[in-house]
Amino acid sequence: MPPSQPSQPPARLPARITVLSGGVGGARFLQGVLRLVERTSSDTAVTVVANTADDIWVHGLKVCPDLDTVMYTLGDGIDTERGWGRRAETWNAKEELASYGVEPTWFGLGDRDIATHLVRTQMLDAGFPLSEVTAALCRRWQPGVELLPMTDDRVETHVVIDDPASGERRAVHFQEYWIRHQAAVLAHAVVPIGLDEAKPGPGVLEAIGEADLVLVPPSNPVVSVGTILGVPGIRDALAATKAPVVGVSGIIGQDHVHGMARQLLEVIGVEVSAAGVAEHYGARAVGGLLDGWLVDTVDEAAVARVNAAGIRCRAVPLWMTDHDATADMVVAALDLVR
Ligand code: FO1
Repeated sequence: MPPSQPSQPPARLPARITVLSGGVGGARFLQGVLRLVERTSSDTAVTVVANTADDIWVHGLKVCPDLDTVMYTLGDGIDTERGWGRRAETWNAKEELASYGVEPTWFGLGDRDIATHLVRTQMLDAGFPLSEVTAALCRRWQPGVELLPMTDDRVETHVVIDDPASGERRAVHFQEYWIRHQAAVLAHAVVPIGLDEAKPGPGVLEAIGEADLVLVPPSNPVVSVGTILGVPGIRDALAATKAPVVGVSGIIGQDHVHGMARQLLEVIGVEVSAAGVAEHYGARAVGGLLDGWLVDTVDEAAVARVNAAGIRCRAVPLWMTDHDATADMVVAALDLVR
């Protein structure tokens, strides 16, 4: 492949782009996708299939971190420092709950954020599926994408850890592993409870089947992209779609950019590298996920190995420093499979 040169915005974007997204990384990537749509004044429709296995019931409220992070980020309500939750947030309810000694005290429940969880919980209790709840919440936030839960069924990722307090081995909710333990305790297994019985949410298979391009952002390959791929029917739809499938490495050098991908890739025995994740996802030509894969310029040496795995690969800057930088990554992804 020629050395990476600045990508020129393509004349026209595909009519329909579908993005499989986790939380913070996926939301930031989507800002670049929408920036490119704006920059090329295309009428491209963007659909997001979001991971819901991070979801957690907290103080009787249903919290959907990845759905909310995409919704708040693209709806301009996000706290940009944290990358999750609402800007200008206060924590009075959280402090009051802690004063009652009510657990989990480790979960960051913001006062503004609680309104979202109250609306969601009330609508779920009234019998509305998560997909309809999400559509209703998006009427306020207008994220500029169609935001689809990967499934309306309950799925929860739990992580088997050595509990630092008792030393005993036990399963904790992913959020406890990530927030309470900062993914700093030894993890032995990742268990997506309910995933095998989950059905693709409304519109998910169509979004993949009717896409002109499917993008896999630098979200966590295990607990975000991995769980989306684990919903029965979604892998088949990805194999069958006419759309090329292009992924972006969330590993730069030997570490993740954000989150806890390194720790979880080690749990499942996948090499923590841009090439390792590409090989884990597999080449579409041999039953895997990817037609194309972008690695960062520091991982230029991985390009030959990824090409050898049957996946078209290119090294471009992958630091999402601003929306235009991220938009350039999307141009590079398009160039790869045009
Ligand atoms: N992440 C944290 O590191 N600490 C928190 O207290 C926290 C609370 C929280 C509340 C609502 C929400 O939508 C997200 C929240 N997150 C928090 C982020 C969340 O754990 C991750 O963004 C995803 O689960 C992984 O992508």
